[in-house]
Amino acid sequence: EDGYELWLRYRPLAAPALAQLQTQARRIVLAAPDSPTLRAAVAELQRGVAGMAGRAPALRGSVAPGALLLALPGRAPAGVSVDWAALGPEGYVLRSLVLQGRRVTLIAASTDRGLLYGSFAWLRAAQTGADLSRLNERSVPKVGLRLLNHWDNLDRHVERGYAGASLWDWWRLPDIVDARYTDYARANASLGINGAVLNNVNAKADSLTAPYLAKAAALADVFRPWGVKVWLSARFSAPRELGGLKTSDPLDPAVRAWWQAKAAEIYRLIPDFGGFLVKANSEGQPGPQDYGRSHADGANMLAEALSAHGGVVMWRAFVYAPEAKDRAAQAFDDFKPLDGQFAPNVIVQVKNGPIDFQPREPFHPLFGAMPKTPLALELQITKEYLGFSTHLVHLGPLFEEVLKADTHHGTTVAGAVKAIAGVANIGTDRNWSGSQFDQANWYAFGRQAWDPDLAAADVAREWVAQTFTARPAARDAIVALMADSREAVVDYMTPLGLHHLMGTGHHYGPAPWVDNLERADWNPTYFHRASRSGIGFDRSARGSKAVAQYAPALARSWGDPRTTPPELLLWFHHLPWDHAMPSGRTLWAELVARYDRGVATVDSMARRWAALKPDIDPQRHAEVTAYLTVQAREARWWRDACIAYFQSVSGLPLPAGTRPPERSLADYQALQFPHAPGR
Ligand code: BDP
Repeated sequence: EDGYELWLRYRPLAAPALAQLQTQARRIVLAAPDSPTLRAAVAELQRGVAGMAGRAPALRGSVAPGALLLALPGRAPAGVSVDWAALGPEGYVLRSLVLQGRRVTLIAASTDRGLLYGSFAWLRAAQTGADLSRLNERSVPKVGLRLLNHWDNLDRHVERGYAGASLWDWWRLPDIVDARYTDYARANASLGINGAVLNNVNAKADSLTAPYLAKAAALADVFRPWGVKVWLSARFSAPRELGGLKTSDPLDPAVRAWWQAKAAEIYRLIPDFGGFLVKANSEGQPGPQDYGRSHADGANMLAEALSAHGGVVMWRAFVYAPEAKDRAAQAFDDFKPLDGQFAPNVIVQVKNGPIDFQPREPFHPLFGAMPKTPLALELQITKEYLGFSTHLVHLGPLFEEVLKADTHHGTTVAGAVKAIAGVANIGTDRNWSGSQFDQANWYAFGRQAWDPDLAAADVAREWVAQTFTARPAARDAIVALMADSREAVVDYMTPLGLHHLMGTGHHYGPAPWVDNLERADWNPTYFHRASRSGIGFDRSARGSKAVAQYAPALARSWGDPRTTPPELLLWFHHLPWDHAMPSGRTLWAELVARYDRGVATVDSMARRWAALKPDIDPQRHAEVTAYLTVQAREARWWRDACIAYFQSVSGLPLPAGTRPPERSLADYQALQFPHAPGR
């Protein structure tokens, strides 16, 4: 039980579920022409049923009782009625029905990829204990592009990766094709993830050279049957670095010609190549502004090169310059004026919040504010700022919070996007994600990207049933623990809207005191602005005015501390330490109480996990226990270091009854982490 099988474990079912499965999956019947994707679907169904029921159903030509019938339009037997067009290219129907007097299960879709997704949905139903004789489900993804972004370097180091090395063995590719690539694609297909950007946004031009394109093509060949397209991060200066040109100016005809030839070369090798992801003029990366051109000029040039082949450019909006007076405001200021200037095959990719994947941020003000530009939502699955892979933090609630946030521009965030990308947390660790529970974040990303209306708790329940246990009491206890974990990390790291309090470079532990980095907007002190008189970043009309970037109704409520939810209070306001909180406490006492609550929640998670010992296999139980021990210790570290620091600034006594920090502020400040992972 090392976790390698993820949520595709297909363990033997117990009676009566076993008997039910045996009667519902006696044979597989295809009403569809053969294809690699269909073969993948059938193989997965056979593998799943063999695992759960002991015997794989054979592929047969005729419908009989207990058949799983996979049908495409025009092929389905008489008596099957499906609104095929409404399913689109990826949707599916699962339905128990009687066909010519025989009880069968219909998996119907308009494409073989829809059938693949439907097959996985049926397997999910079987693994989670659904009544397989009464299926009636219709599912169509709400967002068309659902991608993983790998921040993987060509030397196999993963930027912000906490699960081992990169899966992509670039050195041995394309000749040696690890079987693990197939399992990776299966796992993605089971969630509906339909694309993978293979390399880091901090890209090397080498990934666009012929040898590396051949390697990417070998991966594309493995992923293709599973519906996962390959994308690449493109380095903007590649025409200079690889093409020997004097410039990479996007308006230069030779540069444009270079990219067009490069696109043609890529599509010869990878006919279904997804497109380019680009980080330009951000954190030192080259870009169009190096030549006095705009982000739109840069993106449109690449879009032109890809358009003949049906490719897409994902152009990132993660930009901030040292001179900006509020880092949180800059992407909006740079990109909003470009609305309407992007080519149709450009999608502007925006991080969920305006800073950088913090435990909690308000949604990014660009969502809903660029009606003429397709946008992508970028989430981070790898937990760069949330305790890496040692802290148990379930991200489903965070994803749900942003996906369902009302932009007040007439849509939710999910409704405002054409694509959803997740920065992957996957590596060569046997358990893929660095810890058992971090697999759930990959799972939640895929499922919630497919259907942003899903409740995070329901998705977590599915995951637990397929990984740890389907027994209701234990399953629900684990789901509750996962649900609590997100608020816990907010409390013990950055409560009340605080953000960016972490240590330099590694981003793991607390360092709210840091004030000496080369750029002001990298310093925690820039973000919390704590002083003798108060704490918080004033983004109201009296401060940076960033709150005005939101729709008027939100700008009004978040612009006034009395109507700002406590969760975002210090994100938008600088307030005196004695500011009265809704709880009746002062701001200072509330801050301390939240830190305490975070620590207490982690302690309770550890206790609840301990009580689950009889329900979980010893290997995974012990592993999670060890991680929770680390988390409990480090939640205290965060709490103690932050309280010690903020107290040194506020000069206030600790609220009565508060446990004083274990060590002195100087002790926390002296800690060094020269070899922390991930940069
Ligand atoms: C930050 C990471 C950095 C990434 C950057 C980005 O610290 O490693 O390169 O985001 O998204 O969160 O480009």
